[in-house]
Amino acid sequence: MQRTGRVFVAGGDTLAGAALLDLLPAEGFANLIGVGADEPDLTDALAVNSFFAAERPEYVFLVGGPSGGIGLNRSRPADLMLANLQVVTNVLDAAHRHGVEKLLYLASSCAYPREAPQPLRAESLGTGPLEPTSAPYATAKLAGAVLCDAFRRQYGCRFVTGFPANPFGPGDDFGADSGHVIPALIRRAHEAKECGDSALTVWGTGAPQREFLFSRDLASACLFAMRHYDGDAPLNLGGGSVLSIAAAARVVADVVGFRGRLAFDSSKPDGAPLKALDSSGLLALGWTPATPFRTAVEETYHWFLHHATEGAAHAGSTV
Ligand code: GFB
Repeated sequence: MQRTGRVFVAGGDTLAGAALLDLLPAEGFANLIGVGADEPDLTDALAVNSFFAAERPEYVFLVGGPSGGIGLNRSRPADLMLANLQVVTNVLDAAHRHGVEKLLYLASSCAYPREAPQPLRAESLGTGPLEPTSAPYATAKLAGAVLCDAFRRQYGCRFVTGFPANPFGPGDDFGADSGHVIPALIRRAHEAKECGDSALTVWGTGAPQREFLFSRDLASACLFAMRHYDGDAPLNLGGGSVLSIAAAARVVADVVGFRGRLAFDSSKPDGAPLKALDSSGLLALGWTPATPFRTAVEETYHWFLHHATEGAAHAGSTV
């Protein structure tokens, strides 16, 4: 991947996209196109095609499409599925038509079957039913991965798919009902501390386990995969901490300085019992995550204190 190449981050306003737009210039990639207001509406096929025709991107990170936590997946399943299908079909079609050199598509670990053997390996994709709370979104992400593979087979396109661990970080969606667990708990713990509440509400039983990945490390994994991976099989992007939700909530409470107890609300869904990725392929190529979980929570809380308390954060971060 040439540092002078024309690079398009499709979905620059998402969690992963924002982290990539920070990382790429720092790594010497100065030729970024379609940034900010110049990015086309990815759900609009004509706009996407016109953009690719005019700007001729050589490398594309496809990290766009709305996403959210288990709450948003339950309240807006159709919106999430439709927009993600539109984004992936529009961008892959345009990338093929206009001769993109290489494309990395970011899928989601919820596209693995709910009961697949752990840690999750690419061979398990498509072998069983999905976790019901996120099945529509996950189906769109799985379709995107299959479409990348189809373009590889039929046209020899260098489209690769990455399946990330659960990401969080600065610029996340901190909505208490829409966000993923870490940003949602950061907001709730902060508000509980400010109000002097005795308990912090945590959805579900606290028993499910998730593999978390700081968004800056996810961006680094995406860039690494773009440079060093060209296989047919999807690549898992993880290798970080696997924690129970209860343990993750305790770290959040500690970082925020909330001294009360955790109250588990079992009327809310747990979702998948465990999602841990087998990232041995990525690790064998030489990449490792750099940021310990607690450090990542501290940086994210710092960002929240300086930004999200003043107004709304991103309405929909990716994956
Ligand atoms: O982050 P989250 O929504 O991701 O939830 P998923 C992870 C776990 O945290 C679940 C619990 O067991 C939740 O019940 N949890 C506890 C909370 N408190 C909260 C809270 O305040 N907010 C949230 N959101 N969860 C998503 C999928 O599932 O993972 C998406 O729905 C996407 O489609 C994403 O794939 C990576 O891992 O359960």
